[in-house]
Amino acid sequence: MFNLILFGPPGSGKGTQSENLIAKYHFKHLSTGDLLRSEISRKTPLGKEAKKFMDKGQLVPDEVVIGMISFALDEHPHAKGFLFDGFPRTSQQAEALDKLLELKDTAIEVMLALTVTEEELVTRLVKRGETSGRTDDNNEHVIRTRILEYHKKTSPVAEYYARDGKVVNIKGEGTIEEIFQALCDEIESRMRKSEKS
Ligand code: B4P
Repeated sequence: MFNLILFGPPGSGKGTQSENLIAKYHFKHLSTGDLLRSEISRKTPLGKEAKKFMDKGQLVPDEVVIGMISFALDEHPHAKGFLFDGFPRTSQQAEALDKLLELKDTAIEVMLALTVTEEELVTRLVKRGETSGRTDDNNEHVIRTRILEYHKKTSPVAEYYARDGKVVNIKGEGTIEEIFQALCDEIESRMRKSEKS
């Protein structure tokens, strides 16, 4: 099994690049943002609770997100690998994920971290807000809160995986194809290493 985390601030292109990576490598895609938006659109109790946080640009509580991922992992016992998109977003989520994967006798192989300047992030998300209908994209104050949450709670997750030498920074500015190529190069080099070991 080859498991990877696509990491980066809101608007760095995690969702965009995940789609391309799934098409090429057939990982099972686990996006907590997508899972939460699906709960919201189905108006489930979990979705109603999550919406209160997401509309303000805040992270959804750890226990909600960890439960959701645990369930999703169990739903795909034969996956050849998972691509985690937008998860883990706190150190507690990272510790929980490591434990869940250990139960399956597997682990995270690599974290690919997209780096993008703050002004570019805001520009992208404001632009997406014009058409996406996403309530967390259509207000610049909410977008800046999401970026602040990222610096405060999410960036320590990269330090957590860096201790094991699992983090690779990838420049997230440029064309979508250029960034995709850089991600593929890194994935293939890691896949070769894990096949040898
Ligand atoms: P997410 O759904 O994870 O979304 P995101 O961080 O906003 O965006 P992403 O990085 O995927 O950007 P994208 O490719 O779409 O989170 C939404 C909310 O859900 C969070 O704020 C939080 O409340 C909650 N949540 C999710 N996971 C959670 C967790 N684990 N714990 C707690 N809460 C959680 O790209 C953005 C835009 O940029 C697009 O319009 C795209 O077209 C454009 N773009 C992409 N690449 C580009 C490029 N190279 N050049 C120019 N534009 C580009």
